[in-house]
Amino acid sequence: MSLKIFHTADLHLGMTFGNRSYPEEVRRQLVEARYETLERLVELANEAQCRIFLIAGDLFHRAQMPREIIARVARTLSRFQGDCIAVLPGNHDYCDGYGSLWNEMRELAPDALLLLTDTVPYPLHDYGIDAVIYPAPCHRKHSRENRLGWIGELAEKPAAGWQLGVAHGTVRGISPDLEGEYFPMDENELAGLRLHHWFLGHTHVRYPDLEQVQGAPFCFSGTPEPDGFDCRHGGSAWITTLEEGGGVHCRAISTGKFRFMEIARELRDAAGLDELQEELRQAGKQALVKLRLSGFLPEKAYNSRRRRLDELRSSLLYLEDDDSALAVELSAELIEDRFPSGSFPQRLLSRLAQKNDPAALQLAYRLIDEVKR
Ligand SMILES: [Mn+2]
Repeated sequence: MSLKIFHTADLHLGMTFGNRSYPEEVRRQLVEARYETLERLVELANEAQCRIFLIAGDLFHRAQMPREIIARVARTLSRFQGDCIAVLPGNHDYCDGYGSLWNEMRELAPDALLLLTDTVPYPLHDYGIDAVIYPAPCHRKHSRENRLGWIGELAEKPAAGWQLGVAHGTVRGISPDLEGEYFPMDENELAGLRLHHWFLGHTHVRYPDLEQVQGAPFCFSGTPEPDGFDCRHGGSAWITTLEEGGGVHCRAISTGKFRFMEIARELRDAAGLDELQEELRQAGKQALVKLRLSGFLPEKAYNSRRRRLDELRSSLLYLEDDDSALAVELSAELIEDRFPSGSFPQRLLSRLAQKNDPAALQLAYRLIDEVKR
């Protein structure tokens, strides 16, 4: 019989989004979305009839969490209809034997919960599943050494149809880790441990970045809910099917609520502004946007830009805009209007305006404007 596993990681529940000046209501929604996403993940796992719900680290953002939050998460997980909920401590919610997080989780969680806190094999036969999990749990925030070593030292692996690895950390050459301080692993090392598949967490972008993948030795799930402007995807998870013949098939599903977008747009006319406004209106209340405008607009459109941006702001969840590189388009009338007839700027700008080279005209105007200030 094949075995279906829902693979996620890096929910970072309890992330506060305090590092940016979001309005309080936006911040509240971003914090809350991560809990909603966990609920959605459980539903998606149920729909797909997964037997294991697997979290490869950083379910929580910190190693200490308020009890009511742990209880809330336990309640959400209890809605999983499969057989086993396997949770690995990551480098944010690490397990060092002192903190109370995982003890409280054990106390409050449903029977199906299996905490992968130790470096030992976890046979799943008690859950009715013919598999063994080999975890690499994090015991602190940073480590230059990964926690795979014990697996290679095992005299013998417990017998089971499926031998599965779960780890949290970086893979060299794939995940960013300049200092090598996030439990770095090697592709060869993972392959050398001869398990059927590795379920990894830590890197917030899924790997491989494909909709479907057959026979991958390891996969990063990525975060299921985008968490900032450096996150360019919509959030995803894997449904991994271990086929009877030994094949491993992973299918990506999209899971996120909010979307962070960085947009740099060069405008040349009023239509460009209309287009942008329409595009962002469609992104709607689920979008957080960082917008940089450059180029120039005819005077009327230019003067309406602040109002237009404010309209946009109310149609999005959040807008951070920068229009300092946007200028007013210079017309003959405007030049006459701003500079005394016969003055050097008036003569220069008028001549450039006649040459029909708007970019040169804008540049000259900006330089003159800077000298004037
Ligand atoms: Mn992590």
